Amino acid sequence: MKVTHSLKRILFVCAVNLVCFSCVASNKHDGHKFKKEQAKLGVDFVYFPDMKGQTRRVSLKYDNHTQVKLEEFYNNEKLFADHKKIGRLRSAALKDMNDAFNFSNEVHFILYTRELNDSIGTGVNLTTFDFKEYNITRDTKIIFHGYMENGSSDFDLVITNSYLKVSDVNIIVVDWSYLSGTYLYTKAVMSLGEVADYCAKFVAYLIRVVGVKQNQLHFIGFSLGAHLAGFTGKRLRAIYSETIQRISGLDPAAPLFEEVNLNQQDANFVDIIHTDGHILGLYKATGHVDFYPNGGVSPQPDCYNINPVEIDICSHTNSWKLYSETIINEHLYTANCSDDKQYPMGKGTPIEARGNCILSTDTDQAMIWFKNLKQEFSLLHFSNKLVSKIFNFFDIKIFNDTVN
Ligand SMILES: *[C@@H]1O[C@H](CO)[C@@H](O)[C@H](O)[C@H]1NC(C)=O
Ligand SMILES: *[C@@H]1O[C@H](CO)[C@@H](O)[C@H](O)[C@H]1NC(C)=O
Ligand SMILES: *[C@@H]1O[C@H](CO)[C@@H](O)[C@H](O)[C@H]1NC(C)=O
Ligand SMILES: *[C@@H]1O[C@H](CO)[C@@H](O)[C@H](O)[C@H]1NC(C)=O
Ligand SMILES: *[C@@H]1O[C@H](CO)[C@@H](O)[C@H](O)[C@H]1NC(C)=O
Ligand SMILES: *[C@@H]1O[C@H](CO)[C@@H](O)[C@H](O)[C@H]1NC(C)=O
Ligand SMILES: *[C@@H]1O[C@H](CO)[C@@H](O)[C@H](O)[C@H]1NC(C)=O
Ligand SMILES: CC(=O)N[C@H]1CO[C@H](CO)[C@@H](O)[C@@H]1O
Repeated sequence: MKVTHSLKRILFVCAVNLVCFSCVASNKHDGHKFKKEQAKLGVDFVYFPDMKGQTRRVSLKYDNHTQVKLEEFYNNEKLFADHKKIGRLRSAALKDMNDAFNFSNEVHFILYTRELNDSIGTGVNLTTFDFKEYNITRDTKIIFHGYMENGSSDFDLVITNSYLKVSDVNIIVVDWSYLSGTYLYTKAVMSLGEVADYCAKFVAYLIRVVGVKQNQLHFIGFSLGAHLAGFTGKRLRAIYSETIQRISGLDPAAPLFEEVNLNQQDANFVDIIHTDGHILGLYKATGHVDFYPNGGVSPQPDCYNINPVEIDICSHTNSWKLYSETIINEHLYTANCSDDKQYPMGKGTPIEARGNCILSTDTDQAMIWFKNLKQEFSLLHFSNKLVSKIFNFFDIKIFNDTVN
């Protein structure tokens, strides 16, 4: 550890760029182009934390079979986006609403309310068709976790607890960990269509049988969960002709989602917060309003003095941390938007907000310095050998994604 502070910084930057390149390559989901880019850059993985807080090397490689499945998935999602085309699917899906709960054991819906939290301490498992604790006069927030997470992940707990602290709402946590917990990222992506089918059916049941109003429904999704919320919204419109009020996307995942993603078609109002743009999160604006705290890219404040793998994970999760702060204090972060107006970011964003918005959550000059430095290095390529050296230097343990 004789390396000077500034050299350490430069090493950070190298590694950040490598992770970045892997994602640039993966943005092109179009199979051949993707593979060519990949071969050129020699990178085919990104880093993600798993449920135990360990860093996993996650492959973005796929074989021909997976490619066919991915194409199917994309085409299917595009079809749902064009809801005029799917009359056939609609009548089949509507045939039996009572079948809504005959799910496989792969997706679960857990209800939290103030009373349940006070008295029982855990939520009610709606998978067992028990709605007696569900109060339809209250608004309902449906929470979609991301890749390698589950219904008890920090994201779910913090968002749930923050809401129950300040509002009398129903919180439904969607637990799809059985499918999101695979070490194969492409497999988790491919399962999204099926999970969205379940979720759409469940929400349609809430609306049509339980009596929840569309304008009481708000989805909040993080990373892959943001797209899952979007795909659920697409199906609700296409199959059930129901448009929910709002979807808040918290740093929607980037790899494989450049073209098919959470977007304006999925709800009456879609607000998105970008915090790790170009890397783990999408940078491009796809909502009615898109917020870019601190430029929307890594490193977010408090995320730059850590190891190069965690830097992006930290920036990515910053999206829901900022959002949860605004649940408690709606006007904490005011953003300047492209229509020359200012809007609060997060819970308090008004549904008429439009455009792209920037704001700062930290004025630390070090961050500006670091960003400039990062730009200087952004054109360089780095070998895997150098990366393993960097990882060794920081003593980062990487777990291969071969476990499944
Ligand atoms: C995969 O597809 C490529 C071209 O599309 C073909 O050349 C190759 O033989 C295929 N590989 C397998 C294992 O089927
Ligand atoms: C639920 O699904 C199982 C297996 O797919 C099927 O056998 C059963 O008939 C279904 N139950 C109802 C009530 O539709
Ligand atoms: C919810 O209920 C289903 C079906 O009974 C069960 O398989 C699942 O483990 C339950 N989930 C939780 C989080 O309790
Ligand atoms: C349902 O929620 C409303 C609004 O919070 C409350 O006034 C009412 O008492 C609740 N009903 C029941 C049965 O708990
Ligand atoms: C869910 O994730 C948390 C950590 O985020 C972990 O402690 C817990 O064991 C996981 N639960 C299951 C059922 O895997
Ligand atoms: C937002 O606009 C105000 C007033 O025009 C300005 O003082 C502030 O610096 C701007 N903030 C950002 C992050 O651009
Ligand atoms: C991970 O896989 C690579 C290449 O397959 C191998 O060289 C490396 O030793 C593996 N690392 C661990 C921690 O298993
Ligand atoms: C989801 C959940 O159980 N939330 C909270 C319920 O309330 C207690 C405090 O009263 C919290 O500690 C739990 O996390």
